[in-house]
Amino acid sequence: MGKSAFSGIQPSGDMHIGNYLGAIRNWVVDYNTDESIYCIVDLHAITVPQDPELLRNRIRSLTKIYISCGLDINKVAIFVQSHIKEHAELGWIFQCLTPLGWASRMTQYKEKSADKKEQSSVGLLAYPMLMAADILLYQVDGVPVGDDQKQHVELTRDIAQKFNREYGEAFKVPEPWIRDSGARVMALDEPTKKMSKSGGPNNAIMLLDSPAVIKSKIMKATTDSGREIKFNPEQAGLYNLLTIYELFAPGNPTRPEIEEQFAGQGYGGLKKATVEVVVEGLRPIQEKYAELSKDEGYVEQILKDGADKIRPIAAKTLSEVKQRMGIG
Ligand code: AQP
Repeated sequence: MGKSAFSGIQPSGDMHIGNYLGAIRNWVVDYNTDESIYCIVDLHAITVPQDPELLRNRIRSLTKIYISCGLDINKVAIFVQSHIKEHAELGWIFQCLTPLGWASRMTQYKEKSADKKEQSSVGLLAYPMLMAADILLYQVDGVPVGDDQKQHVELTRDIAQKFNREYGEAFKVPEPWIRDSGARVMALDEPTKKMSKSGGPNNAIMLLDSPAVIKSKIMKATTDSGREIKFNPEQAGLYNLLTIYELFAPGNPTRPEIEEQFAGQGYGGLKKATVEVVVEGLRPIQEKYAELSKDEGYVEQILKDGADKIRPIAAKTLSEVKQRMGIG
């Protein structure tokens, strides 16, 4: 595509097929280039309490997941957000630039702080300004994300435009890049809500789940009491299973082909076939992950190389911002 991308995932839990289908797989297919940058956003993860040892391990695990899913480390840069100090500094500048009204309108903040507004961290409210800093430091063309992050990318654009208006053109204004299919994979046990790292035990299929666990979760997935297999968004559980099947099935079958394939089989047939395609789809990722786990030093080197490659870009952008604002 010849366009530069920036995206990231929080190391706040195990990766699930929503993260894969909504984000990582699109990075691999469409934006696996020299100009693309993929971050492990550890500073975002600490907006809620984290166990230090677990967090350290999850950062390494997520790096291995990125590579196992197919990111080409000879092209893209993979790095840890906290390894480049410019993120926190530009994040602070953006907190000062952003009206409180813009920040408090963010749906994710409202959902995550919901009934515990007084106890939730200031960082949870400031998160989208740090995300804007993550993206804008690297002057990229776009941000490939799942649908739930669209509002944050739009806020990033608003912040870039406000800065450019008030202090002169310092930032490229990036586009949200959201694919139609897989943009919102729903929870297996509650298909009206998105699949999430922090859901219950049967909410999500994790990328490293064993075949037996995948089978158990899919066979228990919530569906209605119907029998006919059609892509009908009104039937949330069935629609979600069909979408997962569609995205993992080899040979890219069309929706009418899938409906025809399962005609008369009932939901049991669809569930069994979905188990098979998901297990087979995740197998190469799991094999590569196991191989990478034999050499943790390799992972550390990738993270160091990634940060070294892009640090100069971040430094240049921040230096221009500070100069334009009269800081320092
Ligand atoms: N269910 C989903 N369907 C499609 N895409 C999804 N993404 C997350 N869930 C789905 C996409 O994955 C990328 C990384 O997300 P994140 O980890 O930074 O934050 P998140 O959206 O808050 O992830 P979770 O799993 O929902 O975590 P918790 O439970 O901690 O809140 C993003 O591109 C996101 O769109």
